[in-house]
Amino acid sequence: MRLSQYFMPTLKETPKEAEIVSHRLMLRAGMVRQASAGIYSWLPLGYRVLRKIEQIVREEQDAAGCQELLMPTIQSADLWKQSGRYDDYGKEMLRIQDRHEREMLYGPTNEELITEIFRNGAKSYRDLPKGLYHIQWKFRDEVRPRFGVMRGREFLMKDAYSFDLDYEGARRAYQRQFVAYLRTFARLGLKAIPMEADTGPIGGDLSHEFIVLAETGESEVYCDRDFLDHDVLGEDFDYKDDGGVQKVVDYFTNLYARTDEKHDQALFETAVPEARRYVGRGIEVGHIFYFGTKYSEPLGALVTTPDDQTVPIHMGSYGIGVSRLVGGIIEASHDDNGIIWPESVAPFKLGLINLRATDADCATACDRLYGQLVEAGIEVLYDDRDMPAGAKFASMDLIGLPWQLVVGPRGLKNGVVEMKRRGGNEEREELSPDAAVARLTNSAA
Ligand code: 5CA
Repeated sequence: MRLSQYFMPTLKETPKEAEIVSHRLMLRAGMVRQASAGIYSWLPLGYRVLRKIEQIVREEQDAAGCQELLMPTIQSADLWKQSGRYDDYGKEMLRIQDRHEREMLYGPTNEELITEIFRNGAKSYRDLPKGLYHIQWKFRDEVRPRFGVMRGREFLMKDAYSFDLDYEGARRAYQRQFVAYLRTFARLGLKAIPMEADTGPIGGDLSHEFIVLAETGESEVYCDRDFLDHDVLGEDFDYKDDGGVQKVVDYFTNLYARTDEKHDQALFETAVPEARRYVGRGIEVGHIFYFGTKYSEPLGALVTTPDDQTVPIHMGSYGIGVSRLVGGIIEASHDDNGIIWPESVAPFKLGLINLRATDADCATACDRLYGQLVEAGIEVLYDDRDMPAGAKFASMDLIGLPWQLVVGPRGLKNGVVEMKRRGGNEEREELSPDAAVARLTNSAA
């Protein structure tokens, strides 16, 4: 993509309304614009990142055996009345009336609707187990939307739902999601720590929040530093291997990790040696939950068992804040000059900077490099604008692409261009244009 043709309205000034660094950088880099309180438009650069995150989430859900579908954003109030949540949700729910004065709502989550869909399609234990998910916009009329996409009113969520015959099956589904979450967040370049969360009236130990450590996070966290050193992507992983899944879950659930809601200082001090105690703040990027028959009973989602009994389905739900993650990744990865994208979610892999757009030799060399790299399947943002070098460097650092390739008249005379790894030592290394192409096409995408 040529920057001269790209819609990327960057800002020099820091917008006053933005309280935290990710919000400031997303506005400055031209990734999002606020449409109204807590509701954002995703501009081309931001939307590329959102889609990449979505794709990684999708791949790991598919690998864990879930199937993708798509439910609507607007739902009828009827099912919510049956589950009893229509009144419970209060003002957070956006209620809408259609032209026939029927009560509708903009979905804050989808337990009711998925339960209805499933009850109409599954009648017997042979139809189980199943896992279904979608990636869809939600609306919650938060009292205090803030921090940009981190606490929005409209936000993109991946929500998955599992359907099993009994508790034992549901526990295995829960554990597969637990591992899928660890792997998803690791692939996004994040260290997300599973923390015990409240299970509400159902009890048990099957509820975890996944929290990324960041000083601007809304949750207070207490955990064992061992979490920070563990690599979950190290080994080849097979979701069908129940024993392997259990091993990963056991490792993580045996270490202390709790938010202030469940924190027990005495236990923390006994369980974790002082040197390994971490106390800080974090951002909740995911939440998984087993809720048994809470929705299948009132909504009548029943199946027959092998011995011909009729029983309600055991369910769990599993949420990831996809749009929140864009902000979360920036909170975890930036410096004074701007964003530093992990390669897996970067909007482009490389920024190609022509230092002198009016110089014919520079333009020829850049056009050639651009052609070669695009041909090799690399996503390149090519700054071909006629602008001062300083401004080009600043905007490239601000938008945080993993690699920069700088082409100027002086270097070209010596047959070299300069390459920089954003987030590395920030030094520019000289090499021939061909060597640069070879380096970029060999390095992992
Ligand atoms: N029904 C369950 C799981 S499917 C559920 O809704 N869980 S949740 O309320 O915890 O939301 C799931 C994830 O969505 C959260 O972990 C968080 O990352 C994200 N999220 C929740 N509220 C917001 C919000 N206002 N803005 C951005 N992301 C949000």
